[in-house]
Order: sequence, then structure tokens, then C-alpha cells
Amino acid sequence: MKMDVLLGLQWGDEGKGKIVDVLAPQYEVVARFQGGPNAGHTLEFDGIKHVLHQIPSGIFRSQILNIIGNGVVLDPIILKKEIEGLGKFSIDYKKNLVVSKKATIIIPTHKLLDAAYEQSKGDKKIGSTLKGIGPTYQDKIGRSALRIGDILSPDFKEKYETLLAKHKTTLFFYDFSLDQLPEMERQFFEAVEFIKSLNLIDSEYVVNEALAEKKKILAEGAQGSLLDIDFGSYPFVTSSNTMTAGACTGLGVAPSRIGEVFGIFKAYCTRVGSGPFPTELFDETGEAMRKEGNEFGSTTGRPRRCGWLDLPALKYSIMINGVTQLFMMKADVLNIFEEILVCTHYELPSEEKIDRLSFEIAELDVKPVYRKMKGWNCSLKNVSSYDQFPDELKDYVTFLEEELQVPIKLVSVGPDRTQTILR
Ligand code: 2SA
Ligand code: MG
Repeated sequence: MKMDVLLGLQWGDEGKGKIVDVLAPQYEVVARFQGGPNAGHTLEFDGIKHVLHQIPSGIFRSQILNIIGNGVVLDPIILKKEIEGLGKFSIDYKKNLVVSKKATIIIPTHKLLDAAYEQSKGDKKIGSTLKGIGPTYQDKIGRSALRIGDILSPDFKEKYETLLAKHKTTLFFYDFSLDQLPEMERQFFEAVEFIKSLNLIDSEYVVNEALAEKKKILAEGAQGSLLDIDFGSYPFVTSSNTMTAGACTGLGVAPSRIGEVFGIFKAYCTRVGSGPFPTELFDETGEAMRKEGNEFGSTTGRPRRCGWLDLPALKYSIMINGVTQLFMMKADVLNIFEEILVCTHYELPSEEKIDRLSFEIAELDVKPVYRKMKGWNCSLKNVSSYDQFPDELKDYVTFLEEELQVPIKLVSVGPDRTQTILR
């Protein structure tokens, strides 16, 4: 049996939460492999809207085992709050949620460091979610981080103090206030006690044993491929590998065990945080997209930057991830436009046209080259099959498929589970 992977192909917020929830009935295991509380996966069903940050999106289905894998950076305070927030759904989280002992812990000072680093960057700031993601991965790679398994050790407090002392030196250097720290620490240690009551496991064994038992596993990506630490628009990226390869290292699954790779993209583009965005719209069209798509960060509430679909970027993401099926989200947001633009190339200042994301591109002032298409400009509310799509939407889908050379198997026409059209 192979493990399928579901990823965002843009800058995050493509609608991964919704799709995991839609696909979940086909799976027995859903696993998160990277990122942490910076993620905001929104699910809507039965008139309820729920945002998950660290808990995998299979949690609302009682037959699914949800794994927080080793590649994740976990904030105990936020996890405790998230689990408490699930109270009203009668979910048996002790049975349906497990956490890798090898996941890395976000301690309170990681969040302060995130803020200190951002502040020091001034207008070059990354636009981090301030959840401590970068500093925690930094400690992981620097071999000084704490891991979930450490909370069970009698000398956890000592290990914590060692890391804290290191952080305090840096915070002192940045002249960053520690006023909030005592309250954050109180919450942290309370949450750590709570986490001890969860099912803490060696998830690589659970995942591989599940594969050997022919169980179906879905790896749920967070953020998007263009925020990948290696291939995103560095340094305006997150600190993990958000791509398919990250699912291997973040769960302990061999590359030969990867099955389908579902690539999720929005019918347009959004980005929250700083960094290059060639098709960004600064006019009323962008404003209309933000309003129609309710494009505000689900973790931080920040307004998302909006723009037309960027094919060179999408092709790049498909290439590095080995995408086998595409899922197009939020088609309905484009209902309002009479004309829809798709970026097929970038024009360099030298007037040369390219469609590659080269190392230099971030530094260059590239202009998007657009293909104009007629919009469908009508509601998709009553559409329940592909046959009922307006012709212009069908043209949009087939044009993208030809360009991307990967089948678009699903088109989402609204936030609810039911507003999902399979092809
Ligand atoms: P970080 O916090 O260190 O990972 O930030 C680094 C960059 O990664 C971006 N990033 C995200 N982009 C889109 N969505 C994300 N999740 C939330 C959401 C974000 C929110 O679902 O809406 O609520 O604002 C996410 N997480 C990280 C971030 O903007 C930085 O550009
Ligand atoms: Mg999101």
C-alpha cells in the first residue's frame, strides 16, 4: 500500500482542510507532517465552520486515526485549546489522535524570538504568523530543541531551562521584553501536563505498520509549495519542506511508498505575508476578490493579497511535487468577473519572456503576461455536476489542464462539503 499526499501548490490557504475532509471517508489515517500552529485549515459542514491549526483534518470522522508526525513543530498551549474547542463535537481524541514523540516542541520563548527577529527586520520582515515556527525549526536543525517525548522524562524541566537560558541571551541582545513570559510559562507547563495524557507514540512505526496492513493513509500538507524552505521565494518562506518530499521525512515514509499526490490550487492566487507575488492586484479587482473569497488569514485574520492565477508558479509546484491529480478550489469566487486573466509567462525588464522560477527572479521586476478569457459571470449555486458548468468555466478548466498536463479531477464551487464537483 502507498501513502497519498495532499498539498497546497501556491502560498497556502488553497482549501486543503476542506479537501481532506471531503476525501477522508476513503482513508483510515490522516497525518500532518510539517508546520505547526501557523496553519489554519478551515472545514465547513452541517452549517458549522471550524478552523484547525495542528490537529489533522480527519478528526471529524470517527473511523480515522489522526497523526501529528515528527516533522511538525507543536505548541502545547494551542494544542490543548484546540482539543478543548473540539469538546462540542464528542470526539474521542484519546483514541483518534496520536502525537509523535519526535515532534518538536514550541516553547514560549520561541514565540518571543519570532517577534524579536521580525521586529529587527523592519520593512524586510517575513510576515511570519508569530507562532514561533522559524525559531523552533532553527533549534531543531541546530540540535538543541525539545521534543514531545522529552516531556515524559524526569529531567524535562532541566532541559527546558537550558534552552530557555540560550533564548534569554538572544532576547537580551535584541532588548526584547520578557514581561509576558511568566504567564506564557504558566500556560505552557499546564498544557504540557495535559499533553502527557494524550497518546504519544513513535509514529513512524504506526504509519509503516498501517501501510503494511494495507490501510489507506493521507498525508496532509500545510502552507503551500511556494512557501517551501528550499523552493519557495526565500527568505519569504516558512521554515519547513512543504512539498511531497517533506511527507517522507516528516512521517518516516520511504519515497517509494508515495502514491497519489493531490495538488490543491485556487482558481486565482492569494498570499499572506511578505514576498514576491507577480500577479498581485492592487486595484478594485483585487479588492473584489478578497471580499468575494473572504480572503483573510484564518490564523491571524490578516487580509490576504490577491491576484490572478500564475501558471509558471503552478507548473513549478507540480514539477517539484510530482502531482498526479489537480483539485481546483474556489472557482465560485471568480463568478463576479466578466473577464478572467491567467498569467502564462513573465516578462523580464529586458522584455524577454520566461516561464521559469529561476534563482534571480525574486530580485527582478517581472511583469506578468496574461491570457484573457471570458468569465462565466453567473452563480454556481445550483451546479451539482461538471455537465452543468457554464461553457466559460469548462473552457477555463480545459485550458488549465492543457497547460499543466495534469488532470483536474475536482472543482470546488463553494465552502461546504457538498459544493464539490468531481470529474
Ligand atoms: P511562519 O509563521 O514563520 O510560517 O511564516 C512564514 C511565511 O509563511 C506564511 N504562512 C502562511 N501563509 C498562508 N497561510 C498560512 N496559514 C494561516 C492561514 C495564516 C494566517 O491559514 O490563513 O492566518 O495568517 C500560513 N502560515 C505561514 C506567512 O504568511 C509568512 O509569509
Ligand atoms: Mg489556511
